[in-house]
Amino acid sequence: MRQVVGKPSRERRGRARRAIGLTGIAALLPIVLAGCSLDDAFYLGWPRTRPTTQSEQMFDLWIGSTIAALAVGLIVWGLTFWCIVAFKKKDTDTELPRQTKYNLPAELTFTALPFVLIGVLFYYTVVVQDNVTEMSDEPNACTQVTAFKWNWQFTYTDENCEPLTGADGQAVVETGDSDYIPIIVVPNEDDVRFEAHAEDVIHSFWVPDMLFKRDVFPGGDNQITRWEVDFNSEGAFVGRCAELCGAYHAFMNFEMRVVSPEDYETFVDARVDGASTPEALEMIGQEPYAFTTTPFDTDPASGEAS
Ligand SMILES: [Cu+2]
Repeated sequence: MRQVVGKPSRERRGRARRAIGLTGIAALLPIVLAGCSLDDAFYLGWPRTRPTTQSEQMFDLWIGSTIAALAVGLIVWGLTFWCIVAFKKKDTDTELPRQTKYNLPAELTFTALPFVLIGVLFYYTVVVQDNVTEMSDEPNACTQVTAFKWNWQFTYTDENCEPLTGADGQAVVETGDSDYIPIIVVPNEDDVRFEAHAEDVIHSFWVPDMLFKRDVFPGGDNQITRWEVDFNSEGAFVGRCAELCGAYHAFMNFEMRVVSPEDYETFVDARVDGASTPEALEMIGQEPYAFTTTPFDTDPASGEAS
């Protein structure tokens, strides 16, 4: 039986409704299954606390790039769906639609526009990258970082990155082990330097809240990784190893405590005078032990590895 020309059949309308329903469910599923709060959505998965100026800049670059990408995406999707709906073949159509070829203004626009977009993204990326990798001539504080299978050691130094010597004649260090999360204490000020190297294999120094990680290499002086950050807030931040380095890689955690410059002085002086890290932390009113992460049970026989 021939259907009435130009009028969608009931069957076709039913199919369209089903398609719209399925598309709606497909769009809702990721939102429901991801289990994110609405607040998290606005941060696009990035941490809310950003204790360094560099992390603020990286965050702004990321959010700006994402908004630009979404704007381009919305225009492309909008045009695509508009074409699908507005220029759908009708039963009354007898010939091909008008073909547009060799439209110079349109082709020039479509070529130039992406270059403008790339140029803007490139410019801001270079600016932020330069700020993130910038080093001062004289840092305000410096810590040596030693990564080893499977923990961290931090050595407190003077402004020239020379290790400080304690009352016992040994370098002032903080070393983690299976039962103890090492804490690195740093002052809340600009130009705080880190000098990192590894004892054995490649590790990676990562403080997620700082939006920053750096590979740490074994080898001599020319394999030392150096970087600086400008802190802008105090707090405790979990640190991790971000380079698969062996069996207990996942357990290789530390905690970074950003304290006021005065408290940092007091802390380091106390350490030089022989106080342990927990003792020195209590002297400046800080929690004596790490609380952003806990030691893992590394004994496979216990059956309680978490
Ligand atoms: Cu590692």
